Order: sequence, then C-alpha cells, then structure tokens
Amino acid sequence: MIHQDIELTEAQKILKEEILGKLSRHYGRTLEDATDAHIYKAAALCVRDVIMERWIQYRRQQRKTQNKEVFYLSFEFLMGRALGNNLLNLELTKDYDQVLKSMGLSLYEIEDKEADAGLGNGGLGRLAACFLDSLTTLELPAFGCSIRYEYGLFKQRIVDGEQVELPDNWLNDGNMWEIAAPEESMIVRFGGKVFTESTDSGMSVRYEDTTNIVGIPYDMPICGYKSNIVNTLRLWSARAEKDLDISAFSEGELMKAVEDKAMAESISKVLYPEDSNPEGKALRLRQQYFFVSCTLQWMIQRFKRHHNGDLSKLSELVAVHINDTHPAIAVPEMMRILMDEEGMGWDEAWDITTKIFAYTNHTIMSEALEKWPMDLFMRLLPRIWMITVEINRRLQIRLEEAYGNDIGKINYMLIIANGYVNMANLCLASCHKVNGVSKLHTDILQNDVFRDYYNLNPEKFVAITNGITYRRWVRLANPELSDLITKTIGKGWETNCEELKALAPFADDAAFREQFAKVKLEKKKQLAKYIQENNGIEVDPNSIFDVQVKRLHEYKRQLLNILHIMYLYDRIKHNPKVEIHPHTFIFGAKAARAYTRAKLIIKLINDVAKMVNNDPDVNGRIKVVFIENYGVSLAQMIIPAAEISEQISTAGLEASGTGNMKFMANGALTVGTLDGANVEMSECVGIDNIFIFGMNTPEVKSALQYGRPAPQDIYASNSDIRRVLEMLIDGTVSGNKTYYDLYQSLLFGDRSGCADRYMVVRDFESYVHIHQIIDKAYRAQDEWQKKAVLNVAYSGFFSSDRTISEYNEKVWRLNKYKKPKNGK
Ligand code: 26V
Repeated sequence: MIHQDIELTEAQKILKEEILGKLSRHYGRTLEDATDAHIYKAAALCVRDVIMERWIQYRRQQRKTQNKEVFYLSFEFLMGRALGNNLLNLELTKDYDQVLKSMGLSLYEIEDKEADAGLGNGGLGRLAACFLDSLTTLELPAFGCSIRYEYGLFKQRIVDGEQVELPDNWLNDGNMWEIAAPEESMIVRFGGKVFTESTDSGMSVRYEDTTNIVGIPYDMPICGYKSNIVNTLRLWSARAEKDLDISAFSEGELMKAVEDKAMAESISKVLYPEDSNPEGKALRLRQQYFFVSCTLQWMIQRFKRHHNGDLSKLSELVAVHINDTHPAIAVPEMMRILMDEEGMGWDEAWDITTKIFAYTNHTIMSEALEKWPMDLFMRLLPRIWMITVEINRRLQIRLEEAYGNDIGKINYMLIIANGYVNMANLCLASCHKVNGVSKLHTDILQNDVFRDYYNLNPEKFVAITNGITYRRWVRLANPELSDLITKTIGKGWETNCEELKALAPFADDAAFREQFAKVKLEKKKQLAKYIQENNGIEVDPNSIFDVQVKRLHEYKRQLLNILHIMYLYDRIKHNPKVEIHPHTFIFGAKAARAYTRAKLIIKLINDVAKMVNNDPDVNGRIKVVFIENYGVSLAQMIIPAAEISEQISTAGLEASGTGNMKFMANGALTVGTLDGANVEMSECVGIDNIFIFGMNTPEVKSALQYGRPAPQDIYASNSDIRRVLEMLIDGTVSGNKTYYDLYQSLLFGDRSGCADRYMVVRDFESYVHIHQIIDKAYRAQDEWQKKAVLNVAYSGFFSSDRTISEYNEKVWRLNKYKKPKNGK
C-alpha cells in the first residue's frame, strides 16, 4: 500500500508513536523492516495497555463491592480473532485505521495476521463466545472457564474433493491476549486409592498412588461494547506435577518419566473434534474433570480470600453455569471440595451446590447425551465416584417416593444405571434451573427427552432462546451495512437491537432499498474475490448467493441441498431453456474425523461442484463452491454476502441454530424448516418474509414411528427423486460405487438406522418447490429487497444481549456493575 497523506489528530499521532515504540522495543524493528505480523503484534500490545488499566480498576472495585459473579463452564469457546473485536468494543477502530493508513498499511490486512482462537466445534462453542461479549457489554461480572487447548479444531483442506485434517497450531506465533498466572496453579488428582475415615471433626479423606496434574491458568481479557468492566476468560493448561529429575534416572526410567510427563500434558493438548459422538474416551473425561476441578478449587480459594475465609454467602454471591453436560462433573466436585476440604456435612454442601448450579441442554440427539462407563469413572475419579453414588442413592429414594416401583421410569431417571453414569440426569437432579435454547427445543425437552424430570420439577425448566452478538456479526463483519443502518435510524441499535425495528418503514423507501442492495452487492464482490483467489472459481456477483455453512451432520441435511443442485443440473442438461436465475451455491463445513458418511457428503459436494462448474451446457448458470476450512473469521466474510440462508435441518433436531440468526441480521432470506429458532424467526419477521418448507416436528415423529410415507414408495412414484438418486450410483457424478452408501441409507437404511432417518427423500419435493418459489421471488427485486430489509429490522430479538438478560433474570440474578463514583 502506498503511504497516504492523512491528517492525524493529536491522539492519533500519539498512538502512532506508541505503535512504533512497541515495534522497536519488543521486536527490534522499524516500520521499514517490520512485517504485517510484527505490526499486528505491536498494535495488539497497544490495545492491551488500554485493556489492562480497565481490568485492574474493575477487579479492584469487584473485590470491594463483593458483587455476585457467574462462572460459565464450557468445554468450548469458539472466540475467533480478538484485535478487531477489541478495537470495536473500545471504540478505537477509527483511530487504528487512520494511523495504519498513514503508515501505508491496512487495518484489515493487519487483523488478518491473527490466528483464530478455534477452541470449539460449532454452535455451542460460538454461543459461549457471544455470551462473554454480551455479559461484558451488559456489565455483568463473569468468568468464562475452559481448557487452553494447544491445538484447536483441525484445519481443513480439500484434496481431490476430500477432507484432509491438519493440526491447528494456533499458539505457534504466540498469543497476544493471554496472561499466564502460574501463581494461581491448582493440583488435580486422578486415579489411585481413596480412604475415608471418621474423625472427631467429621470425616477425613486420604489418597494413595494418585497421579497429580498441575493446572496453570491463562487469562484472556474480554471487552464489552462501551463497557466499564473487563471480564476474564480463564483457560487451564496441564503440566506434570514434577519436573524431570534427569540425574536420578537410568536410561529406562528416564524414558518412562518422559512418557509420564507427556501423558500428563496431553490433557490440554487438543480439542476433541467430535461434536457428533462423544464416546467413552478416558482422555475426554480427564479433560472435563481437569478444567472443572481447577476452576472450582480456584473459585473457592478466591472466594475465601475475598470473604475472610467465610463461605456462608457462597450461594448468594456465586452462580456456576454448566454448558451442556461436558462440565457436569462440577456437581460432585463441588460436593467434594465443600465436604472434604471445607469440612461441611452432606446437607449443607448439597444445599449450596443445588443453589449454585444451572444447566443448559444443547441437543436432544441421544448419541450426544454423555454417558460414562461406570468402571472408567470409578477408576479415574474414585472419590468423585463415591460422591456420585451417594447423590444417586438419595435420588433413588426421592424417585421411589414419587413413582413407587415403576422401575423402568426410575432407571431412566437415575444417574447410575445399566453400567453407565448419565451426565444429563446428574444435571437434572442437582441443578436449580435447566434450560433449552429455543422455544421448540424446550418444549421437546419438557414433553419428550426429559419428560419425567419435568413432571417432577416443572419449576426448574425455562426456555431461553439463543442469540448472537451484533458487535461481531454485524458491525465487525459488515461495517458497510452497519454504517447504512446508523445513517438511517441513528446509533440506538448499537446498544439496543430492538431499535432495528425502526428500519421497517424504510423497506418501502426505494432510495434506501437501493443503498441496501448496493451494500449486499459489495459484500458479494468481496466474497467473489476470495473465492476466485482460493478456489480458482469465477462466480458472478449478480447471481443469487445461496449459502449453507455449518458443521456437517446428516441432520443438518447438506445432502438435501446438494441433491437439489443435482436436480437443477439435470434439468438444465435436459432442457437448456429452463428458467433458472443464475445461482451460486456456497458450502462450508467440517466433518468430524471419524464421521465417514459426513465426509462422503463433502466429497459429493465437491464432485458435483466439479461436474457443474465445468460443464459447457450449464454455461455458468449454476455454480457450486465449497469453501474449505470454515470457521469464525470466514463466517464473518461469507455471511454478509449471502442472500439465501439454508437452515434445512430435519424438524425437531436442531436445538436452535445460531447461524440462522447471523444471516437474518445481515439481510439474507431464510429457507428453512420449522426447527429450532427458525420457528421464532418466522414469528418475528412474518411468514411472508421467510421460506418455510418440509415436515414439522410431529410429522417427523410420526414418519419415524410408522415408517410412512416410505422412502421407497416416494422413489417409485416421483421420477425427479428417482432420477437424482440414480445419479448417485450410475456414474454421473463419480465412479459407480462411490455414493452407494448414501443411496442405500436413503432408501433402505443401514445398521445404524432406518431408511431416510433424516427425511431427505420425504422432504425433497417440498424443498424443490420452495426453491422454485424463491427463484421467482428473486426476480421481483424490489419485493426481495423489501423482505431483506424486514429481516434485518425484525432480527433484534436474536441479540445475545437479550439472551443474556433472560439468563440473568431467570437463572443467575447478577447485579450490574456499579462504577465507583470518583473513578478510582
Ligand atoms: C449434534 C449431534 C447431531 C448428530 C449426532 C450427535 C450429535 C451430537 C452433538 C451435537 C451437537 C453438540 C452440541 C451443540 O453444539 N449443540 C448446538 O448448540 C447450539 C447452541 O445452543 C445450537 O444452536 C445448535 O442447534 C446445537 O446443535
């Protein structure tokens, strides 16, 4: 970039000196020999300075006022990049932009040097990240607590159409945003033997032969928008307790010691890339207990420090949230700490524990509800096992009182049954609140999956619909749209998304619509450029951008989408005159390493892309693009460019979805089933402004129960479907046998399920039909743009600020931070 003559304000001149100062003092560079990566680091250091001051002040005040805090325990935080987000929240974007421009640099390119913190798989992890942003913006005191994985979710490359996984070594180049706090390290015990003895003062617990692991905390500051507080994401890293005593070892012992050390440290090595099949893996249980135990021990120590050793107000001043069952082991761990370390009796400890904990469920898929083999649990965590057995024994008494000898029901509700420890039941039995993540999902929990617990304690259940942070997903991802909105309705929406409603009247304003459409076109061009550079595919920014980006799962039905594309291709081939508006179908999805069928679907998408994009008969009328390595930063580029958002899960199976909300807020129209939060989106925006198709939840349930309509019957009677399914196996797309598995599973089922478990065949016709409607609707551009504007206008409900306010009212009951009057 060429140096630009830019007038800097006094403050900007100082900032420029600061950045240059960091460059020279920390990296020994001048502007001339600095790389973009150096500049990124220097800029990050400057931002850190601003944050540190606020962090110190906030923490000092927090200690003084003893304000209640929430500890949000989550196995995953999918944070993405921090620099741009922190600048936005601290209202420094413009200054940095100007200063960098004056140095001949672009803020956008500098931000690009930061690695994504990809410490999560998908929706659950990203939700946790949005929550931290909203908690801080609303000035509610909170800690996010998790593991400092050395490797985040794998990097995805597509080679010959297939997914290849590469390690995501995100810490390779250092992490500018973390601060180690080794002085607050905790020790966690695994395995060994436990002996309990009654003493005069209660009970004492003695351990033998345990393997001890040290947890070292790393803190990342979380800024909120115009917020006076800085919250903390505390990530624990595992180290062996003892360093290698090299001199004392013989060769063999040395090797053994090295191995033991590596074993210990493997705990925080890598994020589990499976959100599909948690399996009973010991390492995963070790990870869970490790971060939960570190967090709770530290929480109690800190509390005692701030309250002269007095725990009597613990349940008043602390809330702990269990994000899905992954941290559920926190319940017996809390009991252990209160009883074994703090000398409380069972009843007192139980009273505190049940007041503190709340649990969110994020999926009803039975494969995903965690159960641990009893013997593994017992061997790895003997003391926690003893406590869990006692929780279970007392639960059984309560259940027998309620349900007499209905053994089936009681077994279904127990924590320990049939050789497994059921983590959802542990949460249901011990948390004071349980919530689903959309209205529909909560209904399903209450009436179906957790019905018996709901009947026992209906007051525990609450519905809290998910949300997204507009800071990252609109303002950072789409500054062009944000500026247009602010220009049109003022700044109010930045802190209160409901004010977006003021945009609704502008849907009828042709001049506004024109500007709105111009923004979308600009975002499409930016994405088209990326696709050209990364996929080597030229896409037409005037074609419809139809996007499905999310984890690859059969229930999310990327297969339905690609089968429809095959159908369109076939139509064009047979009738070149068929009317289809030029269409670009964009996919992005990672499949779990071991999820063979999901990987096959990725290959199918890529094979179809190759076939369609290179066929002269198609002549560019439809194009298919698979963008590799989908993640937070790519989402920030892709979503603003979308015009159609594919939210097509089998009804009843997507707990909420949050991608759907990001698209809506950026003016895409949704094609979706009545699933998860789509239901509420359609209520907010109105049924005329969303494209709903397919079976609803009761219809899916009945089809599964009776096997009717049967996919084979549909195949026999519907020639479109027949043709498309045949294309899977007749060599049209790839070698004859390649997609036989998909064909088979759709029509006949397999060992793991019935035919068409996810209603792809059964919803196909309806999906084709809705796309015909969409195609037509798109040609009426004025009407289309109106709908797009209304989607933005009525998206405000899905702000995570609203979600967090609901959590706070219904679950945590925190008080907003009070800034000290004298500013000290
Ligand atoms: C999904 C599936 C589906 C197939 C089989 C097994 C399985 C296991 C786990 C999962 C998802 C794990 C938890 C999760 O990420 N849930 C997501 O949470 C989001 C935030 O609440 C929500 O928007 C998504 O709908 C939900 O899938």
